[in-house]
Amino acid sequence: MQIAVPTVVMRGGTSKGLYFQLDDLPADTAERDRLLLAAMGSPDPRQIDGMGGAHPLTSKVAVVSKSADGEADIDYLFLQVFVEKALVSDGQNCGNILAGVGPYAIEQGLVAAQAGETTIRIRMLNSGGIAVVTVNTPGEQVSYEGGACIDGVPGTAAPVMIDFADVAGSNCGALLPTGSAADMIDGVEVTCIDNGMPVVLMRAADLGKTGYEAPDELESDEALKARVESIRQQVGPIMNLGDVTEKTVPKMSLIAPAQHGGVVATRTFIPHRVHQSIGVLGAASVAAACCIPGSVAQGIAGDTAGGPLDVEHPTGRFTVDINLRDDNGEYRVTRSALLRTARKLMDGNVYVAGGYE
Ligand code: NQM
Repeated sequence: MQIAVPTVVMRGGTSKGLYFQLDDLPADTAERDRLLLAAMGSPDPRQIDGMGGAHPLTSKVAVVSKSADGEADIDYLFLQVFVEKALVSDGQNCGNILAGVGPYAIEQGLVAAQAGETTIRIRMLNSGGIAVVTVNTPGEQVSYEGGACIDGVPGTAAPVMIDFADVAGSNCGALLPTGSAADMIDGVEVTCIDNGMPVVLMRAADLGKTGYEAPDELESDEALKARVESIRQQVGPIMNLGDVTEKTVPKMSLIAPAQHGGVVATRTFIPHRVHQSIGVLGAASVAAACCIPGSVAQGIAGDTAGGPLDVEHPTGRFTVDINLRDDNGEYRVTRSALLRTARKLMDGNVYVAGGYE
């Protein structure tokens, strides 16, 4: 017998996933994870027997509920369902899937829509921190249509504005978790940063790359992948992330001089596949690094006074409105805001076998 679980399939930014209400999933975490693996069709490189799209960017889940206190309207838990392993991780946040949470919460009746625009405070349970998200709601209905365009997604859609209130250090305890703007690991100068996503920036040239390669070219370079993974495992503990062998953080960004008017070009291992663009909080972390003297990113970006910065990626540019304040040598992020779009693709039930196998 098959079990039906209510779900909405949404594109959030440049990712895609299943959105669930908390109460529709098993309360027991292990049982919930078994159900989600079955729903996505994992583990299987093609995820042929489930909803997953055979890539980490399309094997994602949002679990959404009303917040219990006055600080936030909505609680959002992000879960990464591994494609090839029987593993579900709550060890990272996802700003792209976050873009769909506002429209989803309104349409599920968890938040009342206002006339014109609805602003929602979303608590990000994975990392802590609040995102203030503004959704177009003409006539008190979510509108998915509009003229906003984000690189990596064809066409245009309604804007979803995201303003991160206090995400610096939310995963690692500090914006610069090693206490330094640059560290040397295995002879490679790196900047370890957490402006909502733990990211390690390295000059592509230091790894023998241009930084302009296509994602599949980087993914097929086994020697590069082994070197990047070795650095990742060494920085995990010094970024206060512990043993990161089975974790999806930190993300590893190869950077190079911008080619299209931005501040820096990126190719990001997330951490084993290479992102087709760049994650939302990943971009916010790269943008913050560009503003910190002594970081490997600032060495490439040059002097940036903050404001909207364009981070280049394999399929275009990602604009982050960022501001940092220098408090006697300690950097504080005072603004990280950006534009995304989202679209509801399907509303119904996902079916899994009764025993979830
Ligand atoms: O950094 C992919 C994505 C992400 C994460 C990843 C994200 C973010 O593009 O906030 O959005 O880095 O695993 O969905």
